[in-house]
Amino acid sequence: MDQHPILKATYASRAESATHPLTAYLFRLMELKSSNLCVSADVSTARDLLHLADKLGPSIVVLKTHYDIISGWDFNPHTGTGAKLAALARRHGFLIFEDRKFGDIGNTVQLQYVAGSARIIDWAHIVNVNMLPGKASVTALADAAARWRERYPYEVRTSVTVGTPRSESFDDDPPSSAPQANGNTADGQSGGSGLGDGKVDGRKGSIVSVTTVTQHYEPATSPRLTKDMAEGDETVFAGIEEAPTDRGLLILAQMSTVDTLAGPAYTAACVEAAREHGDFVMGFVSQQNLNTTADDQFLSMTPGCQLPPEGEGENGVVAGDGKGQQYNTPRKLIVGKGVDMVIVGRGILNAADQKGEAERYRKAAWEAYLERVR
Ligand code: 5BU
Repeated sequence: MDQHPILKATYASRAESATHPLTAYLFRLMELKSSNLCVSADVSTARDLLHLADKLGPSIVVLKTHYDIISGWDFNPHTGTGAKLAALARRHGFLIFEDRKFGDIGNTVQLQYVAGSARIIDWAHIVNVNMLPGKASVTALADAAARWRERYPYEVRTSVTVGTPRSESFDDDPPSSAPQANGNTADGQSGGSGLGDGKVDGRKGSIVSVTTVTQHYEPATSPRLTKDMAEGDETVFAGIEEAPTDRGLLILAQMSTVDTLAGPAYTAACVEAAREHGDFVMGFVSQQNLNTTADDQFLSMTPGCQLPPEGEGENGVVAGDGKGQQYNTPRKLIVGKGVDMVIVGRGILNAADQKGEAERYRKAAWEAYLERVR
């Protein structure tokens, strides 16, 4: 594995050969920003999250989130926290990776990905999956992403009409009493069920209010994530176009924890699943480069990364966090293990000067990459 040609390939050349559009875009972004740094934005409020994304945006190419640890997350799909993050991603040139670690049957992971209050797929370019449930969850997420993308140029228009049907709409045939959903009109009459003071079939009509909900898809004039943002929020990072609308998956193939159960057989199954879904799977969250066959060109992103304090050099020892987490330096991971990108949380978040510390990590990780491909 150590001899895999990808270890000597530049990110620019990998952008050329990548088959997944989002992977190609990410490699271009890495070259443009001289950054292979992902910050893990493990803060506790939506305000801090947006502030951090704005502050560290220039140093990073991926912002990793755990939306479920954030209090005050605004779920509005157009103006909420996800949409605001997406605008910051566009402005600073980074992708959003929601570290959701889906791990359920296919049907459930599909719903967790596209539905619910968070609508993760709308704002996260990348998500990841725990492969314990098996390959079907990867297939299910790929299908959900493909269906979402087909509808991407459209937006759901929902109309809610509350009103009292007019007498003219009453005829001898009793109208449907059920409010309509997913209909094609919003004329306020499709769910009508009664009216005024007229008598019908000998029965006295009563006044009822009827709520009609209709939904339909309309062409969107611009991609959904840019809609409804305040003036000035549509700025796109200079030197590259907006990220493609494709969505990507990372398979959680190895973990950074001390007694991880993700052993070699599990990791091998992850690689097999990735090869079967090359159009959706970008690569892995792993502790080493997992490309083995000549055709493999998967991306590897690696958490469990810290630098010793400034001045100690990369050979200083970095202790774990006492809660199972283990740390390696950027150089050990990028040069020694051949990974492409390091994921750093508390190493940067706990620094007094977060911006300065993010730059220190960016430089260390980028120099390690240059050393590897030299
Ligand atoms: P840290 O503060 O740099 O230790 O944060 C690491 C982040 O990466 C944190 O959000 C974890 O949930 C995440 N992580 C990890 O630490 N190890 C793993 O193997 C995986 C994710 Br997968």
